[in-house]
Amino acid sequence: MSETTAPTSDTSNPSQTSTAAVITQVVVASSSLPPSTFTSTSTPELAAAAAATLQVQVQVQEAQEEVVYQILYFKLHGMAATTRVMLALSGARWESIYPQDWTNEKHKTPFGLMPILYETHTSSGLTLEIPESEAIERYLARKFGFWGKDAWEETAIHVFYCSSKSILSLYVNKVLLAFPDTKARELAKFVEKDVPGWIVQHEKWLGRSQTPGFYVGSQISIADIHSVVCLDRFLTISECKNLFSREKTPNLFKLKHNLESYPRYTAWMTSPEFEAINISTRQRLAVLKG
Ligand SMILES: N[C@@H](CCC(=O)N[C@@H](CS)C(=O)NCC(=O)O)C(=O)O
Repeated sequence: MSETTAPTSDTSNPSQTSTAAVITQVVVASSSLPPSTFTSTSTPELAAAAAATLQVQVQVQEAQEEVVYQILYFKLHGMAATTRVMLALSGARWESIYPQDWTNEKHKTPFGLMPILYETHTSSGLTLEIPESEAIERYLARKFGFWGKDAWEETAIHVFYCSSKSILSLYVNKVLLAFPDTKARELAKFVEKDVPGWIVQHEKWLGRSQTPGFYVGSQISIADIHSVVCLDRFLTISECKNLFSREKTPNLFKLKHNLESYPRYTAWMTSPEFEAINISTRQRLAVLKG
């Protein structure tokens, strides 16, 4: 599949499309997006779609059907960074796809926003269409085993995942998107108060972990992945850089190095595509920083 090809839908089988709120039939071919049914169906239809989705998943597991993932987002790390890492780590077949004409494609998507995950089951041709970054991340975390093995693990993972989500959205909403006259003040508060608060709590928890380099147990979780995405982002902010080092934040660095010991992760982080996304992210951030 081409890196830049957006999925399109083939609705020629009405028996499948009628129950599909988040399921559409997809043939990856041209530049248009699948029709969005996510927000335009009734509750019973959504329930039927959810049931159908579940059935598809069971069948997939039983039949080892091949599944292909596509993540639609701008050529930026932003809200797709964690999903891309999860896909890379999973070993699943996946690709990043980018809008080709967003102004015209926007209204065809569920909420008019990206990221959107498309999960295509190649033998049936069914595709799940999932909007909202957190819904996508949680779905993949469950699917790929990044979500803990019991209620307690799940909760601990969720706590630190949410905490890292909060600090990152604080940076985007309060600092990056601040009006020019308040930007410096918001940045100072972020660097002097918010990030140190995040560091203290995460260092403390990670320092007590029985298996260094993991938030919970000895398996990678969505908390590990998202916190490393945060850390990497903070390391690119010149005012934040000095808050982090092997000496000052040993446990966060252990977390990062642990993730880097996974070949699939390293392969993604050193891939030409990751570098291309890096370059356009840097350009975009330079504009936003003003
Ligand atoms: N709550 C949504 C927010 C998504 C969002 O704001 N996406 C932005 C990019 S970061 C977008 O699609 N902007 C394009 C537009 O508004 O047309 C999520 O978490 O997925």
